[in-house]
Amino acid sequence: MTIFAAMSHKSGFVNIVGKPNVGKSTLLNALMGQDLSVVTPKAQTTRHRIKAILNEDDFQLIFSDTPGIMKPSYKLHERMLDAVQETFMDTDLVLYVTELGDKTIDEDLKTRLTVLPVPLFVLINKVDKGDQQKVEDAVAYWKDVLNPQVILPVSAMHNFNIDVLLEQILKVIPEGPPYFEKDDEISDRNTRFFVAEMIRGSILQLYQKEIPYSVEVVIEDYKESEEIDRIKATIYCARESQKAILLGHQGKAIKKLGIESRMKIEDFVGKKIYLDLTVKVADDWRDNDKMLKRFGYE
Ligand SMILES: Nc1nc2c(ncn2[C@@H]2O[C@H](COP(=O)(O)OP(=O)(O)OP(=O)(O)O)[C@@H](O)[C@H]2O)c(=O)[nH]1
Ligand SMILES: [Mg+2]
Repeated sequence: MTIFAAMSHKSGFVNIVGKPNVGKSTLLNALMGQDLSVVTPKAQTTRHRIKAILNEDDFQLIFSDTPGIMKPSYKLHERMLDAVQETFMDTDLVLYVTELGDKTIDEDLKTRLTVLPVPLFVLINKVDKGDQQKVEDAVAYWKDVLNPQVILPVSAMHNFNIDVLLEQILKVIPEGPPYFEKDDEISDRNTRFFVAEMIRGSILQLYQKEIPYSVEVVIEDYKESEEIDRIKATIYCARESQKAILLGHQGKAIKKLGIESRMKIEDFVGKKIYLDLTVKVADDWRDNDKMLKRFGYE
């Protein structure tokens, strides 16, 4: 007779928070081993909470990437911050991401992080940019300020200490059955969302100044077929002058954007796509409740 020992299984929610541009989305992608969340050198890249599920035989971790915490100047920012607030509550662990050299935290956030009912890890990201002394200073600072359960220097970009982080995470995650079927989708977001994000990510890369912060991408239509997917997308901007910049002289800029976006999307869906981009003006949409709702900021 064979006796099967029940294999222990852990599952839980891990929420990633921090200021803009510290590398939260890069960290999510490193933990997942694939690019799900848009990463760019510009602050305020992430606008929605994105969940990603990492499955192994003996664990299931549900990570949330969130928008960076900042002072809101538009209603858009308020909605983005609402998405962050949630992540302090329904979770088993909070990862507070900072970057090497950043030694500031506002009192509000500090209080929030010190009274968490769940464990807190502080991750000092981008350690590839500094030396040992700087890392030691940062560790001492965060120990003093937040006294978290774990402080770990990492480099999300270079996959440094990501394996150690995973080990530490599993130490505090409770035992329990998986929350989601293991062969289901690995994210709560659908293909349309990722396609819109890839177009927005390309806009962030190709345009400068206020353009990246003034646009929203809506997928109007997505027709799948075996050989080719046909996608109709609208880029909304906040002013007429921005539309002209988005289109560029003789439509050159939008053409480049189309090519750039199409390559990313084809890579993601694994087949050819036809992409139809239109630019529209939605006057000051960032302060318009109705538009924000339409764009998915609840
Ligand atoms: N040198 C270095 N750069 C990094 C590292 N991790 C992220 N970056 C860079 O930092 C920039 C911001 O990264 P993101 O992952 O978009 O940062 P984020 O915190 O998600 O930013 P928001 O979504 O705007 O809040 C990008 O240019 C990344 O390539 C790292 O470990 N080392
Ligand atoms: Mg991000």
